[in-house]
Amino acid sequence: MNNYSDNDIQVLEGLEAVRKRPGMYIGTTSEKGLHHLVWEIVDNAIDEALAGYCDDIEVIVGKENTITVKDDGRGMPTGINSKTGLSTIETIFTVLHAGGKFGGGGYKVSGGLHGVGASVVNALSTWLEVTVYREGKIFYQRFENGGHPVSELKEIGECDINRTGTTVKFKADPEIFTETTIYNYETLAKRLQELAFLNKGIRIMLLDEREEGRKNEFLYNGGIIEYVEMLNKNKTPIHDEIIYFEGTEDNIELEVALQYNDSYNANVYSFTNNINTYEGGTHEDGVKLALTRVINNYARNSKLLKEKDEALSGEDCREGLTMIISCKHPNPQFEGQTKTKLGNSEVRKIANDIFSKGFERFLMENPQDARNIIEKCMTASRARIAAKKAREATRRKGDLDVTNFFGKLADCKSKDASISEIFLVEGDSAGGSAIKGRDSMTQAILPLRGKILNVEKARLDRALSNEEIRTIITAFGTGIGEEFNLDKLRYNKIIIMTDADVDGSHIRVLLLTLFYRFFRPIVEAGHVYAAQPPLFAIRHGKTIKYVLDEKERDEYISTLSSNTKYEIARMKGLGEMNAEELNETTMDINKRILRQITVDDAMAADDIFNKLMGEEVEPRREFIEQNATYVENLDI
Ligand code: 0R9
Repeated sequence: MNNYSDNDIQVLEGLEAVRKRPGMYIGTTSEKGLHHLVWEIVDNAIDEALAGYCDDIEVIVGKENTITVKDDGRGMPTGINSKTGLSTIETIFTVLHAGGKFGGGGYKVSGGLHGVGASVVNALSTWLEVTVYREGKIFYQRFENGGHPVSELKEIGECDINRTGTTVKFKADPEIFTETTIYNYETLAKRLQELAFLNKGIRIMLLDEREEGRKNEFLYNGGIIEYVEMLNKNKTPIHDEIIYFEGTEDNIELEVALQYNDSYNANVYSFTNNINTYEGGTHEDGVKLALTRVINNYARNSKLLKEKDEALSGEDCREGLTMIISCKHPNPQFEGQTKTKLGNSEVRKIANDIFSKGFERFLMENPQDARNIIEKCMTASRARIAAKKAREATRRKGDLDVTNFFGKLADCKSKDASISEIFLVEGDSAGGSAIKGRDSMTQAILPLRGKILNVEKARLDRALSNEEIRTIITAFGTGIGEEFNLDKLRYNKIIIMTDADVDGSHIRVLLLTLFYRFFRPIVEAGHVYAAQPPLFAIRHGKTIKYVLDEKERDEYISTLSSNTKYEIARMKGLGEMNAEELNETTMDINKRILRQITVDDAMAADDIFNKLMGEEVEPRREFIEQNATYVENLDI
């Protein structure tokens, strides 16, 4: 430590702080946090692309789960930073928040949710290397043990003067990412594809050196138009052309692509600076308001909607709508529970204006498409009014009222929602065991006997005529549709308990689809879980250890001393467990394992559902073929 300056010490303290509290910088050190490292570096390459200097990005997963990200931008500047006395590159990789503080390349629009960038990735890596190609020279620097430079930035060779770009390669530190340092190809592919859709014309390659031949190239010159096309792939559109508008006002860019299909569901996704704004915000509000207003005006002016008819509601106008809204903002303010709601108030009007102008014109110029869309909205409106009447009728009968509810629900004694939970259990026999094995103070059991209606293919009025669904709604206490109120939810945890087989997965997908379609705020607020019944029981001596899968089984066995003579039993289905076993393995809050269901899971369920349940045969066959090798534990 002889010639360390104050500056160096400060720098190392900064990186040490990241290692001490990684959660503060990347949210979590689970698998999600691990992937976050990739997004931080990819976001930097995307920033360079958005500035117009880069159109080719490559992400390579190495054999040892290293990550390499390459871009063909200008190359990071290689000079000295006057504030730190270090090279700009060393500054960016070792000083916390240097991206913002030291100019950050002066990008107009910048992606990334946390924006903490390169130094955080460096701090959380066993080693990291950066290589820059610029002005015919190659520069290189390596860091080890959580961000300590091994040497300073060095010129290590020459390259073609036309070759420019930045390459960052790193290995996540297993001491930080204790759960896993193995990247999930699907996770990487899904997000990189999304980035390619959201940033038209940028080619993004993903290459997996862990498995020969596994790679994807994402390049969409049509951008979000192609995104809508993909989302509607297994659906039946009611007009041919995908409608698209873009506009810029006060440096705020807005793009919208949409197409109606003949289903009853809305799939509206919005983004700001490439971040999925799950909770919506002003860009989404502006567009939705404009859509409803323009449709109502057109419907009235064209006399399709009569004077006596009530106005079409926002939901009526979004039935069967697939829409992507993408906003690029120089200074986005993110709000909401998960910081995924755009708060900038000026965006509402801008989005409203851009959308109104474009959509009015589209309807004028395409009268047949306009007619199809308006008629679809009007049918939705009639169904909504019918559903309201059906709801009122059931309410009069007291059907949806818990106080009159003598259904199959074995409710818990507690009326305190914050400690109460409900298990939705597959089948009467598992239901019976669960009722015997539960803690009746806090655990309610609802056995599901009949088939859950596939709400993908049903409007609310039909859903309400399905007994299983009515029972679920009544038990939850929240109401549904326009009356939905999250505050009235009677349980803090809703736990889906199904077998680990194809039938169980099917029921789970049906329930997730129901929640995603009709109770999305419950999913968004994190109330939905899947119970994880164990697959194996390992007995040795008086001990029984339950494990979830083969991997855990093998790990556990390897911890036993070599002379333990153990026994492995494959667990039976839920229905075959007695009350005690069920409690022990799946319900006891101190022993069980629950998986929280996220909106992404629900979205994936929706997609799988379309493939499995939709009318198109081809995607179903494709899906089954692709998953045939996993059929033993098919988890769909
Ligand atoms: C592989 C991941 N890519 C990057 O991390 C990356 C950062 C980066 C960049 C610039 C160009 N390409 C990049 N790739 C850049 C260059 C110039 C100006 N601004 C940005 C220039 O040539 O003048 N930088 C991002 C931040 C910085 N550079 C800076 F702060 F160091 F300037």
